[in-house]
Amino acid sequence: MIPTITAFERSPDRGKGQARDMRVRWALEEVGQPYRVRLVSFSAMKEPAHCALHPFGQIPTYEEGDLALFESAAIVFHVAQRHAGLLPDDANARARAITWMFAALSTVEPPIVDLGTAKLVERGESWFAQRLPILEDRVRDRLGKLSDRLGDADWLDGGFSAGDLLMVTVLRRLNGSGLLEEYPNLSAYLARGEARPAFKRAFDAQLAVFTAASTG
Ligand code: GTB
Repeated sequence: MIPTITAFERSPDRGKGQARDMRVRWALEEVGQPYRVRLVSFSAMKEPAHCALHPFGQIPTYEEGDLALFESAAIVFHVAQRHAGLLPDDANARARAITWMFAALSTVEPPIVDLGTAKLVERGESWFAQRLPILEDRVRDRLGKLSDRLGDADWLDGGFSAGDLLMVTVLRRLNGSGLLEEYPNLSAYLARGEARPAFKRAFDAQLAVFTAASTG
C-alpha cells in the first residue's frame, strides 16, 4: 500500500528542506517505499479534516490504509520498523539506534530550535544581543559533546540508522549559523548524510514543490 504524507503547499524555507516532512520523505526514500504527497495550505492545516489527522493542525501526517499518524519522528520510527534499512536487526544495536533518535529530538534539537526561534522573532528586542550568545553557548554545549562522541566515526553507532537520519535533520537547522563549522567532524557528518542518494531524492522532491509553486 502506498502511504500518503502531507507537506507545506508553500514552505516558508523556500525549499531548503527544513520542514519536518523532509525527515519522513528521507526515511521513505532510504527504504525504497514509494509515497504520495498531499500539499496543504496554512489555512487547510487548521480545518477539521486535517485536524482529524493531526491534533495540532500541522504537517507532516502519514496515512496508510486505516492507519493515520502524526509526529515526524513517530512516522520515521514506523517506517523503520516496517522496512529493513533504518534500524539494525540486533536487539541491543536497535535499542541504541532508537536512543539516538530520542537524543536527536529531546536533547540536541531543543536548544537549536530555541536559537532559531529567537533569531526569527526576538531580533528586534533590546535584550536580543545579550540573549544570543547565551543561546549559542547552549547549542555549543550539545554540539561539543556530540562531536566528542562521534569522534572520527561515520555514523553515531555503527551503520547509518534512523538515529543518524533524525540527527542530521536536526543539525541542518544550524545551516547558516556558523556554529556547526566549529566542529569539523559534525560538518563532515552532516555532509555525509546529505550526500546519501535517498537524502538527495527527498530534498529534490520537496524543492520541486516550491519551484513549481513559484513558477506556476
Ligand atoms: N513535533 C512535530 C513533528 O515533528 O512532526 C512538529 C511539527 C511541526 O512543527 N510542523 C510545522 C507546521 O506544520 C512544520 S515543520 N507548522 C505550521 C503550523 O504550526 O501552523 C517546522 C518548520 C517549519 C518551517 C521551517 N522553515 O521554514 O524553515 C522549518 C521548520
